[in-house]
Amino acid sequence: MPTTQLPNTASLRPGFIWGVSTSSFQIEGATKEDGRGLSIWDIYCRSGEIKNHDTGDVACDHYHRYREDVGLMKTLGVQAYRFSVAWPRVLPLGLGSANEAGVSFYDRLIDELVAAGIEPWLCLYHWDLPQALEERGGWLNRESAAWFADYVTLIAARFGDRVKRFATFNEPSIFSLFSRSLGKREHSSEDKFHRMIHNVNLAHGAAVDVLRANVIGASIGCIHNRQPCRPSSASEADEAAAARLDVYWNAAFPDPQCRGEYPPSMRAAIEPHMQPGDLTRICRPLDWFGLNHYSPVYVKARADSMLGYDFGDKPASVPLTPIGWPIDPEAFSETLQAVRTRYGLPIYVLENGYGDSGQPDQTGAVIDPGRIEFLKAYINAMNNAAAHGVDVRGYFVWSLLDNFEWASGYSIRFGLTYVDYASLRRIPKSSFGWYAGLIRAVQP
Ligand code: GBH
Repeated sequence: MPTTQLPNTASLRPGFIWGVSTSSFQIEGATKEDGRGLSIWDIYCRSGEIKNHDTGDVACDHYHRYREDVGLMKTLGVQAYRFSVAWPRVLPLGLGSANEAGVSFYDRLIDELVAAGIEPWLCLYHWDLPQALEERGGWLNRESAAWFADYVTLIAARFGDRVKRFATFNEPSIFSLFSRSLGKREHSSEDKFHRMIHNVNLAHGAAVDVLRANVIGASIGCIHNRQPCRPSSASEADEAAAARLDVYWNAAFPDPQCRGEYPPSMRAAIEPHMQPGDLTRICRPLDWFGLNHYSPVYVKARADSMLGYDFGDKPASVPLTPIGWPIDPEAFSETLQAVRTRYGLPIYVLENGYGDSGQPDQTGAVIDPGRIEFLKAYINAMNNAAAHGVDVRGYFVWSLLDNFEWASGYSIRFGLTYVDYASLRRIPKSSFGWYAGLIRAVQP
Protein backbone atom coordinates (compact mmCIF):
# COMPACT_ATOMS: atom_id res chain seq x y z
CA MET A 1 0.00 0.00 0.00
CA PRO A 2 1.69 3.28 -1.01
CA THR A 3 1.98 5.70 1.90
CA THR A 4 0.37 8.45 -0.20
CA GLN A 5 -2.86 6.61 0.50
CA LEU A 6 -2.42 7.11 4.22
CA PRO A 7 -3.68 10.13 6.16
CA ASN A 8 -1.39 12.66 7.77
CA THR A 9 -0.83 11.65 11.40
CA ALA A 10 2.20 13.85 12.11
CA SER A 11 0.43 15.93 14.78
CA LEU A 12 -0.89 13.01 16.82
CA ARG A 13 0.81 12.50 20.17
CA PRO A 14 3.27 9.72 20.88
CA GLY A 15 1.38 6.78 22.39
CA PHE A 16 -1.73 7.55 20.33
CA ILE A 17 -4.10 4.55 20.53
CA TRP A 18 -5.65 2.94 17.44
CA GLY A 19 -8.62 0.70 18.05
CA VAL A 20 -11.95 -0.73 16.93
CA SER A 21 -15.35 -0.71 18.63
CA THR A 22 -18.41 -2.98 18.87
CA SER A 23 -21.35 -3.44 21.24
CA SER A 24 -22.89 -6.48 22.91
CA PHE A 25 -26.37 -6.64 21.40
CA GLN A 26 -25.08 -5.82 17.93
CA ILE A 27 -22.61 -8.74 17.71
CA GLU A 28 -23.04 -11.38 20.40
CA GLY A 29 -26.15 -13.34 19.46
CA ALA A 30 -26.74 -16.31 21.81
CA THR A 31 -29.56 -14.33 23.38
CA LYS A 32 -31.16 -17.42 24.91
CA GLU A 33 -28.02 -19.17 26.06
CA ASP A 34 -26.36 -19.73 29.41
CA GLY A 35 -29.02 -18.00 31.45
CA ARG A 36 -28.98 -14.59 29.75
CA GLY A 37 -32.04 -12.51 30.66
CA LEU A 38 -34.06 -10.51 28.15
CA SER A 39 -33.13 -6.98 27.24
CA ILE A 40 -35.41 -4.22 25.94
CA TRP A 41 -33.95 -4.85 22.48
CA ASP A 42 -35.03 -8.52 22.46
CA ILE A 43 -38.55 -7.27 23.09
CA TYR A 44 -38.32 -4.44 20.60
CA CYS A 45 -37.17 -6.88 17.90
CA ARG A 46 -40.55 -8.59 18.23
CA SER A 47 -42.43 -5.37 17.51
CA GLY A 48 -42.25 -5.63 13.73
CA GLU A 49 -40.47 -2.27 13.57
CA ILE A 50 -37.00 -3.60 12.67
CA LYS A 51 -36.09 -3.75 9.01
CA ASN A 52 -36.74 -7.25 7.54
CA HIS A 53 -37.89 -8.36 11.02
CA ASP A 54 -34.24 -8.94 11.88
CA THR A 55 -33.37 -9.81 15.49
CA GLY A 56 -30.23 -10.03 17.61
CA ASP A 57 -30.68 -13.76 18.23
CA VAL A 58 -27.66 -14.81 16.18
CA ALA A 59 -26.10 -11.50 15.09
CA CYS A 60 -22.39 -12.20 14.38
CA ASP A 61 -22.39 -15.14 16.80
CA HIS A 62 -19.51 -13.41 18.52
CA TYR A 63 -20.49 -15.22 21.74
CA HIS A 64 -19.12 -18.41 20.19
CA ARG A 65 -16.60 -16.87 17.79
CA TYR A 66 -14.88 -14.33 20.05
CA ARG A 67 -11.51 -16.08 19.63
CA GLU A 68 -11.66 -15.71 15.88
CA ASP A 69 -12.68 -12.06 16.33
CA VAL A 70 -9.77 -11.32 18.64
CA GLY A 71 -7.64 -12.99 15.95
CA LEU A 72 -8.96 -10.41 13.46
CA MET A 73 -7.93 -7.65 15.86
CA LYS A 74 -4.44 -9.13 16.12
CA THR A 75 -4.17 -9.07 12.34
CA LEU A 76 -5.32 -5.45 12.34
CA GLY A 77 -2.68 -4.60 14.92
CA VAL A 78 -5.03 -2.51 17.07
CA GLN A 79 -3.83 -1.65 20.57
CA ALA A 80 -7.32 -1.40 22.02
CA TYR A 81 -10.79 -2.89 21.68
CA ARG A 82 -13.95 -1.20 22.89
CA PHE A 83 -16.84 -3.57 23.64
CA SER A 84 -19.83 -3.50 25.95
CA VAL A 85 -21.13 -5.89 28.56
CA ALA A 86 -24.74 -7.00 28.19
CA TRP A 87 -26.20 -6.21 31.60
CA PRO A 88 -28.87 -8.96 31.29
CA ARG A 89 -26.17 -11.54 30.52
CA VAL A 90 -24.44 -11.00 33.85
CA LEU A 91 -27.58 -10.08 35.84
CA PRO A 92 -30.55 -11.69 34.07
CA LEU A 93 -33.10 -9.75 36.12
CA GLY A 94 -30.94 -6.63 36.28
CA LEU A 95 -30.44 -7.06 40.03
CA GLY A 96 -29.55 -9.77 42.50
CA SER A 97 -27.05 -12.53 42.09
CA ALA A 98 -24.69 -12.92 39.18
CA ASN A 99 -25.20 -15.35 36.31
CA GLU A 100 -21.83 -17.10 36.45
CA ALA A 101 -22.02 -18.43 32.90
CA GLY A 102 -22.49 -14.88 31.59
CA VAL A 103 -19.66 -13.51 33.71
CA SER A 104 -17.44 -16.30 32.47
CA PHE A 105 -17.98 -15.32 28.81
CA TYR A 106 -16.54 -11.85 29.48
CA ASP A 107 -13.73 -13.42 31.53
CA ARG A 108 -12.71 -15.51 28.55
CA LEU A 109 -12.99 -12.56 26.16
CA ILE A 110 -10.91 -10.29 28.42
CA ASP A 111 -8.27 -12.98 28.94
CA GLU A 112 -8.03 -13.51 25.20
CA LEU A 113 -7.57 -9.77 24.64
CA VAL A 114 -4.96 -9.40 27.36
CA ALA A 115 -3.04 -12.40 25.99
CA ALA A 116 -3.09 -10.73 22.55
CA GLY A 117 -1.73 -7.47 24.00
CA ILE A 118 -4.98 -5.62 23.23
CA GLU A 119 -6.28 -3.29 25.92
CA PRO A 120 -9.96 -3.91 26.78
CA TRP A 121 -12.15 -0.78 26.93
CA LEU A 122 -15.36 -1.78 28.67
CA CYS A 123 -18.55 0.18 28.05
CA LEU A 124 -21.08 -0.50 30.79
CA TYR A 125 -24.20 0.35 28.85
CA HIS A 126 -24.77 0.23 25.12
CA TRP A 127 -28.57 0.31 25.20
CA ASP A 128 -29.48 -3.27 26.21
CA LEU A 129 -31.29 -2.59 29.48
CA PRO A 130 -32.61 -5.70 31.26
CA GLN A 131 -36.31 -5.99 30.41
CA ALA A 132 -37.01 -6.78 34.08
CA LEU A 133 -35.86 -3.27 34.96
CA GLU A 134 -37.83 -1.72 32.12
CA GLU A 135 -40.86 -3.28 33.77
CA ARG A 136 -40.02 -1.32 36.91
CA GLY A 137 -39.94 1.92 34.97
CA GLY A 138 -36.44 1.65 33.51
CA TRP A 139 -34.59 4.96 33.34
CA LEU A 140 -37.77 6.80 34.29
CA ASN A 141 -37.41 5.36 37.80
CA ARG A 142 -35.02 7.35 39.99
CA GLU A 143 -33.94 4.06 41.57
CA SER A 144 -32.22 3.20 38.27
CA ALA A 145 -29.06 4.91 39.54
CA ALA A 146 -28.90 2.43 42.42
CA TRP A 147 -29.59 -0.53 40.09
CA PHE A 148 -26.80 0.63 37.82
CA ALA A 149 -24.42 1.07 40.78
CA ASP A 150 -25.12 -2.54 41.85
CA TYR A 151 -24.37 -3.82 38.36
CA VAL A 152 -21.19 -1.74 38.17
CA THR A 153 -20.10 -3.11 41.55
CA LEU A 154 -20.25 -6.60 40.05
CA ILE A 155 -18.33 -5.51 36.94
CA ALA A 156 -15.63 -3.84 39.04
CA ALA A 157 -15.24 -6.90 41.29
CA ARG A 158 -15.09 -9.44 38.47
CA PHE A 159 -13.17 -7.60 35.76
CA GLY A 160 -11.38 -4.70 37.51
CA ASP A 161 -8.17 -6.71 37.90
CA ARG A 162 -7.70 -6.80 34.10
CA VAL A 163 -9.85 -3.91 32.81
CA LYS A 164 -8.88 -0.34 33.65
CA ARG A 165 -10.69 1.64 30.95
CA PHE A 166 -14.38 2.13 31.61
CA ALA A 167 -17.09 4.11 29.82
CA THR A 168 -20.27 4.59 31.82
CA PHE A 169 -22.69 5.08 28.91
CA ASN A 170 -22.70 4.99 25.14
CA GLU A 171 -24.45 8.05 23.71
CA PRO A 172 -26.88 8.95 26.49
CA SER A 173 -28.37 11.71 24.35
CA ILE A 174 -29.16 9.29 21.54
CA PHE A 175 -30.89 6.62 23.61
CA SER A 176 -32.76 9.26 25.57
CA LEU A 177 -33.96 11.12 22.49
CA PHE A 178 -34.80 8.02 20.49
CA SER A 179 -35.29 5.62 23.32
CA ARG A 180 -35.06 2.05 22.05
CA SER A 181 -35.74 2.38 18.41
CA LEU A 182 -33.42 4.96 16.88
CA GLY A 183 -36.22 5.18 14.37
CA LYS A 184 -38.89 7.09 16.19
CA ARG A 185 -39.30 9.12 19.30
CA GLU A 186 -41.24 7.34 21.98
CA HIS A 187 -41.50 9.76 24.87
CA SER A 188 -45.08 10.52 25.64
CA SER A 189 -44.15 13.80 27.31
CA GLU A 190 -41.32 16.27 27.70
CA ASP A 191 -41.61 15.73 31.43
CA LYS A 192 -40.71 12.03 31.09
CA PHE A 193 -37.89 12.91 28.72
CA HIS A 194 -36.34 15.31 31.27
CA ARG A 195 -36.82 12.80 34.08
CA MET A 196 -34.93 10.20 32.05
CA ILE A 197 -32.07 12.59 31.25
CA HIS A 198 -31.62 13.40 34.92
CA ASN A 199 -31.79 9.77 36.07
CA VAL A 200 -29.21 8.66 33.49
CA ASN A 201 -26.93 11.47 34.65
CA LEU A 202 -27.36 10.31 38.26
CA ALA A 203 -26.54 6.73 37.20
CA HIS A 204 -23.41 7.98 35.46
CA GLY A 205 -22.20 9.73 38.63
CA ALA A 206 -22.97 6.70 40.79
CA ALA A 207 -21.04 4.41 38.41
CA VAL A 208 -17.98 6.67 38.50
CA ASP A 209 -17.97 6.52 42.31
CA VAL A 210 -18.23 2.71 42.31
CA LEU A 211 -15.37 2.36 39.82
CA ARG A 212 -13.10 4.78 41.71
CA ALA A 213 -13.72 2.96 44.97
CA ASN A 214 -13.25 -0.55 43.58
CA VAL A 215 -10.83 -0.50 40.65
CA ILE A 216 -7.23 0.49 41.27
CA GLY A 217 -6.00 2.71 38.45
CA ALA A 218 -9.40 3.07 36.75
CA SER A 219 -9.51 5.48 33.79
CA ILE A 220 -13.10 6.61 33.32
CA GLY A 221 -15.21 8.56 30.85
CA CYS A 222 -18.60 8.72 29.21
CA ILE A 223 -19.13 8.41 25.45
CA HIS A 224 -21.06 11.20 23.76
CA ASN A 225 -22.37 11.37 20.22
CA ARG A 226 -21.64 14.96 19.33
CA GLN A 227 -22.96 16.18 16.00
CA PRO A 228 -23.27 19.87 15.11
CA CYS A 229 -27.01 20.60 14.69
CA ARG A 230 -27.50 22.75 11.61
CA PRO A 231 -30.72 24.37 10.38
CA SER A 232 -31.84 22.89 7.07
CA SER A 233 -32.95 26.36 5.89
CA ALA A 234 -32.22 29.95 6.87
CA SER A 235 -35.70 30.41 8.31
CA GLU A 236 -35.92 31.64 11.88
CA ALA A 237 -38.05 28.65 12.86
CA ASP A 238 -35.50 26.14 11.56
CA GLU A 239 -32.65 28.00 13.24
CA ALA A 240 -34.50 27.96 16.54
CA ALA A 241 -35.26 24.24 16.17
CA ALA A 242 -31.61 23.44 15.45
CA ALA A 243 -30.48 25.48 18.44
CA ARG A 244 -33.01 23.70 20.67
CA LEU A 245 -31.98 20.24 19.53
CA ASP A 246 -28.29 21.14 19.92
CA VAL A 247 -28.82 21.63 23.66
CA TYR A 248 -30.33 18.17 24.11
CA TRP A 249 -28.10 16.33 21.66
CA ASN A 250 -24.78 17.90 22.62
CA ALA A 251 -25.00 19.40 26.11
CA ALA A 252 -27.70 17.73 28.27
CA PHE A 253 -25.26 15.05 29.46
CA PRO A 254 -21.69 16.37 29.22
CA ASP A 255 -22.57 19.76 30.76
CA PRO A 256 -23.80 18.41 34.11
CA GLN A 257 -21.24 15.57 34.07
CA CYS A 258 -18.19 17.71 33.32
CA ARG A 259 -19.23 21.25 34.33
CA GLY A 260 -21.70 20.57 37.12
CA GLU A 261 -24.62 22.44 35.55
CA TYR A 262 -27.42 21.93 33.07
CA PRO A 263 -27.63 24.26 30.08
CA PRO A 264 -29.69 27.32 31.13
CA SER A 265 -32.53 26.59 28.68
CA MET A 266 -33.14 23.15 30.28
CA ARG A 267 -33.06 24.11 33.93
CA ALA A 268 -36.74 24.85 34.48
CA ALA A 269 -37.73 21.49 32.97
CA ILE A 270 -35.18 19.56 35.06
CA GLU A 271 -36.10 21.38 38.27
CA PRO A 272 -39.08 19.16 39.23
CA HIS A 273 -36.76 16.11 39.17
CA MET A 274 -33.86 17.72 41.02
CA GLN A 275 -33.04 16.91 44.64
CA PRO A 276 -30.49 18.71 46.82
CA GLY A 277 -26.97 17.48 46.06
CA ASP A 278 -27.82 15.99 42.65
CA LEU A 279 -25.40 18.11 40.63
CA THR A 280 -22.57 17.03 42.93
CA ARG A 281 -23.66 13.39 42.53
CA ILE A 282 -23.53 13.77 38.74
CA CYS A 283 -20.34 15.80 38.35
CA ARG A 284 -17.56 13.41 39.37
CA PRO A 285 -14.00 13.86 38.11
CA LEU A 286 -13.44 12.11 34.76
CA ASP A 287 -10.25 11.10 32.98
CA TRP A 288 -11.37 11.66 29.40
CA PHE A 289 -14.19 12.58 27.07
CA GLY A 290 -15.35 9.77 24.78
CA LEU A 291 -16.46 11.12 21.41
CA ASN A 292 -18.52 9.36 18.77
CA HIS A 293 -18.82 11.37 15.61
CA TYR A 294 -20.18 10.63 12.15
CA SER A 295 -21.62 13.79 10.62
CA PRO A 296 -23.50 17.02 11.28
CA VAL A 297 -27.27 16.73 11.57
CA TYR A 298 -29.73 18.93 9.65
CA VAL A 299 -32.79 20.10 11.53
CA LYS A 300 -36.10 21.71 10.67
CA ALA A 301 -38.96 22.99 12.80
CA ARG A 302 -41.97 20.77 13.38
CA ALA A 303 -44.48 22.16 15.80
CA ASP A 304 -46.30 18.92 16.69
CA SER A 305 -43.23 16.97 17.80
CA MET A 306 -41.35 16.73 21.06
CA LEU A 307 -38.92 19.67 21.30
CA GLY A 308 -40.47 21.04 18.11
CA TYR A 309 -37.99 19.61 15.65
CA ASP A 310 -37.61 17.05 12.90
CA PHE A 311 -34.78 15.98 10.64
CA GLY A 312 -34.59 18.20 7.57
CA ASP A 313 -33.16 17.89 4.10
CA LYS A 314 -29.42 17.96 3.69
CA PRO A 315 -28.12 20.69 1.40
CA ALA A 316 -27.71 19.33 -2.14
CA SER A 317 -24.02 20.28 -2.14
CA VAL A 318 -23.17 17.95 0.75
CA PRO A 319 -21.70 14.58 -0.31
CA LEU A 320 -23.36 11.59 1.34
CA THR A 321 -22.33 8.07 2.29
CA PRO A 322 -24.34 5.23 0.68
CA ILE A 323 -26.73 5.33 3.67
CA GLY A 324 -27.26 9.08 3.26
CA TRP A 325 -25.11 10.47 6.05
CA PRO A 326 -23.20 13.67 5.22
CA ILE A 327 -19.46 13.37 4.60
CA ASP A 328 -18.04 16.44 6.29
CA PRO A 329 -14.58 15.99 7.81
CA GLU A 330 -14.40 19.73 8.60
CA ALA A 331 -17.33 19.25 10.98
CA PHE A 332 -15.31 16.54 12.77
CA SER A 333 -12.41 18.89 13.22
CA GLU A 334 -14.77 21.62 14.51
CA THR A 335 -16.41 19.14 16.87
CA LEU A 336 -13.08 18.10 18.36
CA GLN A 337 -12.20 21.76 18.93
CA ALA A 338 -15.60 22.48 20.47
CA VAL A 339 -15.20 19.58 22.93
CA ARG A 340 -11.77 20.80 23.92
CA THR A 341 -12.98 24.37 24.48
CA ARG A 342 -16.05 23.43 26.48
CA TYR A 343 -14.80 20.48 28.55
CA GLY A 344 -10.99 20.63 28.51
CA LEU A 345 -10.58 16.85 28.94
CA PRO A 346 -8.33 14.59 26.85
CA ILE A 347 -10.45 13.15 24.03
CA TYR A 348 -10.71 9.61 22.73
CA VAL A 349 -12.64 9.19 19.49
CA LEU A 350 -14.46 5.96 20.30
CA GLU A 351 -16.56 5.70 17.13
CA ASN A 352 -16.24 6.94 13.59
CA GLY A 353 -17.13 4.99 10.49
CA TYR A 354 -18.94 4.55 7.21
CA GLY A 355 -22.12 2.64 6.48
CA ASP A 356 -22.92 0.91 3.19
CA SER A 357 -24.36 -2.37 2.00
CA GLY A 358 -21.29 -3.64 0.18
CA GLN A 359 -21.25 -7.30 -0.91
CA PRO A 360 -18.43 -9.60 -2.05
CA ASP A 361 -17.54 -9.48 -5.76
CA GLN A 362 -17.23 -12.58 -8.01
CA THR A 363 -13.84 -13.41 -6.51
CA GLY A 364 -15.28 -13.28 -3.01
CA ALA A 365 -13.42 -10.07 -2.10
CA VAL A 366 -15.15 -7.07 -0.52
CA ILE A 367 -13.70 -3.93 -2.08
CA ASP A 368 -14.76 -0.72 -0.27
CA PRO A 369 -12.80 2.30 -1.50
CA GLY A 370 -15.52 4.66 -0.24
CA ARG A 371 -14.87 3.56 3.34
CA ILE A 372 -11.11 4.01 2.93
CA GLU A 373 -11.59 7.53 1.53
CA PHE A 374 -13.94 8.38 4.38
CA LEU A 375 -11.62 7.14 7.12
CA LYS A 376 -8.64 8.83 5.52
CA ALA A 377 -10.43 12.19 5.31
CA TYR A 378 -11.69 11.96 8.89
CA ILE A 379 -8.28 10.96 10.28
CA ASN A 380 -6.75 13.90 8.40
CA ALA A 381 -9.35 16.16 10.01
CA MET A 382 -8.48 14.75 13.45
CA ASN A 383 -4.81 15.35 12.79
CA ASN A 384 -5.69 18.93 11.87
CA ALA A 385 -7.49 19.42 15.16
CA ALA A 386 -4.44 18.00 16.97
CA ALA A 387 -2.25 20.47 15.09
CA HIS A 388 -4.48 23.21 16.55
CA GLY A 389 -3.84 21.98 20.07
CA VAL A 390 -6.66 19.49 20.64
CA ASP A 391 -5.53 16.75 23.03
CA VAL A 392 -6.89 13.73 21.15
CA ARG A 393 -5.37 10.46 22.34
CA GLY A 394 -7.02 7.68 20.41
CA TYR A 395 -9.23 6.75 17.46
CA PHE A 396 -11.50 3.69 17.25
CA VAL A 397 -13.23 2.65 14.03
CA TRP A 398 -16.89 1.65 14.19
CA SER A 399 -16.81 -1.26 13.63
CA LEU A 400 -14.67 -4.39 13.67
CA LEU A 401 -17.52 -6.35 12.07
CA ASP A 402 -20.69 -5.74 10.10
CA ASN A 403 -23.41 -6.10 12.73
CA PHE A 404 -27.01 -5.56 13.84
CA GLU A 405 -27.55 -1.92 12.97
CA TRP A 406 -30.50 -1.33 15.35
CA ALA A 407 -33.73 -0.44 13.55
CA SER A 408 -31.98 -1.01 10.20
CA GLY A 409 -31.27 -4.64 11.11
CA TYR A 410 -28.52 -6.25 9.03
CA SER A 411 -29.20 -4.12 5.95
CA ILE A 412 -26.55 -1.55 6.81
CA ARG A 413 -22.91 -2.54 7.18
CA PHE A 414 -20.29 -0.57 9.12
CA GLY A 415 -17.60 -3.27 9.42
CA LEU A 416 -13.97 -3.37 8.40
CA THR A 417 -14.87 -7.06 8.19
CA TYR A 418 -17.78 -8.36 6.11
CA VAL A 419 -20.04 -10.88 7.82
CA ASP A 420 -21.94 -13.42 5.74
CA TYR A 421 -25.00 -13.86 7.94
CA ALA A 422 -25.87 -17.24 6.41
CA SER A 423 -22.52 -18.93 7.08
CA LEU A 424 -21.26 -16.41 9.69
CA ARG A 425 -18.01 -16.38 7.78
CA ARG A 426 -15.89 -13.24 8.23
CA ILE A 427 -14.22 -11.62 5.20
CA PRO A 428 -11.83 -8.73 5.87
CA LYS A 429 -12.70 -5.89 3.45
CA SER A 430 -10.08 -3.85 1.62
CA SER A 431 -10.54 -1.15 4.30
CA PHE A 432 -9.40 -3.75 6.86
CA GLY A 433 -6.08 -4.14 5.03
CA TRP A 434 -5.80 -0.38 4.70
CA TYR A 435 -6.37 0.24 8.43
CA ALA A 436 -3.86 -2.51 9.31
CA GLY A 437 -1.35 -0.81 6.97
CA LEU A 438 -1.94 2.56 8.62
CA ILE A 439 -1.38 1.14 12.11
CA ARG A 440 1.81 -0.63 10.96
CA ALA A 441 3.07 2.54 9.35
CA VAL A 442 2.55 4.80 12.39
CA GLN A 443 3.63 2.33 15.05
CA PRO A 444 7.24 2.72 16.13
C1 GBH B 1 -23.72 4.89 16.95
O1 GBH B 1 -24.80 5.76 17.05
C2 GBH B 1 -23.97 3.74 17.87
O2 GBH B 1 -23.25 3.91 19.08
C3 GBH B 1 -23.68 2.40 17.28
O3 GBH B 1 -24.26 1.42 18.07
C4 GBH B 1 -24.16 2.34 15.85
O4 GBH B 1 -24.05 1.08 15.30
C5 GBH B 1 -23.36 3.33 15.07
O5 GBH B 1 -23.50 4.60 15.60
C6 GBH B 1 -23.74 3.40 13.59
O6 GBH B 1 -25.06 3.84 13.44
O7 GBH B 1 -29.09 10.80 9.23
O8 GBH B 1 -27.25 12.05 8.41
O9 GBH B 1 -28.58 12.99 10.10
C7 GBH B 1 -24.87 6.71 16.05
C8 GBH B 1 -25.91 7.77 16.30
C9 GBH B 1 -27.39 9.28 15.32
C10 GBH B 1 -25.31 8.90 14.26
C11 GBH B 1 -27.96 9.77 14.03
C12 GBH B 1 -25.85 9.44 12.95
C13 GBH B 1 -27.72 10.73 11.98
C14 GBH B 1 -26.96 11.07 10.74
N1 GBH B 1 -26.35 8.33 15.06
N2 GBH B 1 -26.95 10.34 13.16
S1 GBH B 1 -28.03 11.78 9.54
